[in-house]
Amino acid sequence: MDKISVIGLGYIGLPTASILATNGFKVVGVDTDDRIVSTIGKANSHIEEPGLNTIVNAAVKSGNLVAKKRPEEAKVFIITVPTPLTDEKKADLSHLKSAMKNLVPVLKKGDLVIIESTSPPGTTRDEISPIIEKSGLNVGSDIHLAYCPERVLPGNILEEIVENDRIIGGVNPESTKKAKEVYQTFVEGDLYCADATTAEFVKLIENTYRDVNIALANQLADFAEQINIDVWEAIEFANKHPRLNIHQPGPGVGGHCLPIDPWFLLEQASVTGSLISKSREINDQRPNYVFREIQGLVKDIPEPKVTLLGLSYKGNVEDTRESPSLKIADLLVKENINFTAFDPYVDNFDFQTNELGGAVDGSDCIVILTDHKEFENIDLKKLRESMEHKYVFDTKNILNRKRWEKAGFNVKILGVNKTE
Ligand code: SAJ
Repeated sequence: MDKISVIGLGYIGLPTASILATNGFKVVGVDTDDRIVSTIGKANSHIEEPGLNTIVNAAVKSGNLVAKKRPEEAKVFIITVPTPLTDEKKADLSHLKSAMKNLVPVLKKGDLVIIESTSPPGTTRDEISPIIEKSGLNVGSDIHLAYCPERVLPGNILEEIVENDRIIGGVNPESTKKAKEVYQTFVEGDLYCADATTAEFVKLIENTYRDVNIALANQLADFAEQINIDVWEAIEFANKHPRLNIHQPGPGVGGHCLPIDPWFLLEQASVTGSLISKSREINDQRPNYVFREIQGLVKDIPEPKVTLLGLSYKGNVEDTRESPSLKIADLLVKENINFTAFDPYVDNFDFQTNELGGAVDGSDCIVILTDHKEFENIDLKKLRESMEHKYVFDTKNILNRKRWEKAGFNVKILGVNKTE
């Protein structure tokens, strides 16, 4: 089987490299970070993701996966480096371009390069292809080049990498065909062929659809609070309609994809009265709204103490990138409101307490920010005894309201009732 190199061993690269290795390929994973290379070298994963440690362990121990700092010759290269957002809300292609430049010296006629990093439409054709051609190799004939976006959901990566359908866009039909042959070896979903720029656009509109839909849900939550309707119930009923899929409201949109990808579209073309940028604005404002509601809840308490439950950007994952919880924590710091936080998956912040009991001790108000499964059935007896005032603000609608009210809590649910 061909030797494959995966460049960038992060959330996407490491699972991809491990799956290829357990499917019989000889895989060289490349990352510029010494710590990552050494962790994988010891057959461990540096990323928390269900099942990942086990598969990395098997891949490395089988001898099929090795991690290195520099690229070496292979037949296929899959680039999965980050493309973050700059302060000017533009795609930062520096990691992608530098990965490609570092790869050029080992490229030879007949190799295939696949980009998976999320990129503005045209990046593969206008930014990556010229870097290869500068070396004298012709893209399309000497080197095959394709863009194939990842679509996996953090928390469920190993299943989705295999099961999801994929869009594969080559810079020419031969490149598409070659890339398809690679994915055919481990993807069980359908493989659809496009051109590279369309495939880049498709990736962005998927996450943009979700962001805009969540913004709609957040606005509906604001309406519902004002007219005393339970937005969660209303959305559930509306979604019984065969053509509806309204998303869920919440404290904001986090992670490394939804808050970023719509900007990659917006940087390329503008339309009048952009729904996409308005949606970004609505979702970005959600932490401020949550903060104001917290202020309202504790306004009559002298020196209140607040407890944030959940720091990761969504339930049952440890990733805190762009997490709304961190923005709310910042606002509490700025306004000098005493607070602590608890998250069973996260352990990097000095304002955290590492067990729930300590986090709620002497607290006046609990704010649920992440829908971790551990928060659904908290022992209320213990909680009640250690808290001062008993406010709870559920921004994810995961609590059983009746149970909490019975235990003496004053319950506020986002999208249901507004703080007086
Ligand atoms: N969120 C809501 N309401 C919802 C759904 C999500 O407020 O109804 C919030 C979450 O709490 C979280 C954020 O949005 O803060 C993003 O979470 P997510 O589960 O929607 O998405 P990600 O970022 O974990 O993964 C997305 C996925 N994209 C789509 O579903 C279209 C995934 O398939 C992509 O592979 C991934 O982005 C990516 O890498 O682009």
